[in-house]
Amino acid sequence: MAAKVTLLSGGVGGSKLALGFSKILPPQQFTVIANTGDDFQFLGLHISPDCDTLIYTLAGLVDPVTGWGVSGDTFHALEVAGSLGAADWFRLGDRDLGLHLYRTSRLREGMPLSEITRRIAAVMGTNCSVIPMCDKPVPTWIDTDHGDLHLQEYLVRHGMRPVVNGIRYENIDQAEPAPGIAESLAGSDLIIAAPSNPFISVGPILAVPRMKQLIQEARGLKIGISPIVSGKALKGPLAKMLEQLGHRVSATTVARMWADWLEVFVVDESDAGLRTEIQDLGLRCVVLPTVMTSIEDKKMLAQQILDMAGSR
Ligand code: FO1
Repeated sequence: MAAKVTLLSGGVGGSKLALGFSKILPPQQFTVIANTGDDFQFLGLHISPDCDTLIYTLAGLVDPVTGWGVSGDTFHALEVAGSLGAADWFRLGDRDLGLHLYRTSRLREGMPLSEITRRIAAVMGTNCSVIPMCDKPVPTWIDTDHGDLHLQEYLVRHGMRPVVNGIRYENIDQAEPAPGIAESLAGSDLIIAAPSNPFISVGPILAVPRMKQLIQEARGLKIGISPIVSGKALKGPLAKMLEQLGHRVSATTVARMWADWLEVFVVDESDAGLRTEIQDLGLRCVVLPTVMTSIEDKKMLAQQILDMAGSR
């Protein structure tokens, strides 16, 4: 009987490990809690990039080059909108747009985001549960030298160029874990923070009221995977954010951010030298090859993490 796993995940980085778990676990034994802090409104549509990236990846539909969006998608609708003067800096493909039309229309009818996401995942063929962290909108705002920017404006429109002074999760104190999350956490043998950005991916999930308490009270082993390898972020703005917010760009910094709830912190083989300083934080430090390029890498890392179940 394989262990039950709940993964806390952002988009592109986390979805690689999610795919690895989905290949080695039966569907009812694997749940992903997805960040929704980067959700936003674009051209009047509700976009949930991390939920969608997870779903497209798990369903085998994701664009392998970008890691988001649908493989082979076209952009005719966005080109027409752009030619008419509408914003087109966020690249929504034609197939992807269909999903956003569905989500937005259901939200307007009053269906909760978690139920909409469940239906989308089922139709797309995602063979595990993907649950958005909460049903209420809780946009992440980046305080920068170009002013207050929504996370997607900072990431995509401004290409991560503005200097980051702070990060804020709007309305987070009014959010609550979406239906199914408490049960999944309580029933898991392993609760895992994916190698995702601790500020803008895992951070919003942990900031949902009651979420951290549910995790701390759960019986499962709590494991975090470092998103920093050899002092560099594998993808995205994490290294910049750490530097600009006055932190060392190191796996140890992420371990320290999660030390109040984690038991095990996994670093890449190239960071084996950090073992002592991570253990000094009161964590067990496990060294594994964490860079996931092929599907075999993803399955292997997922299996090695799974093997830790019951090792407390
Ligand atoms: N990232 C980009 O860098 N440029 C884009 O135009 C873009 C469009 C996009 C459309 C749908 C979607 O689900 C994701 C998209 N992303 C795009 C990725 C996204 O901005 C971020 O990677 C995540 O929000 C951070 O996890």
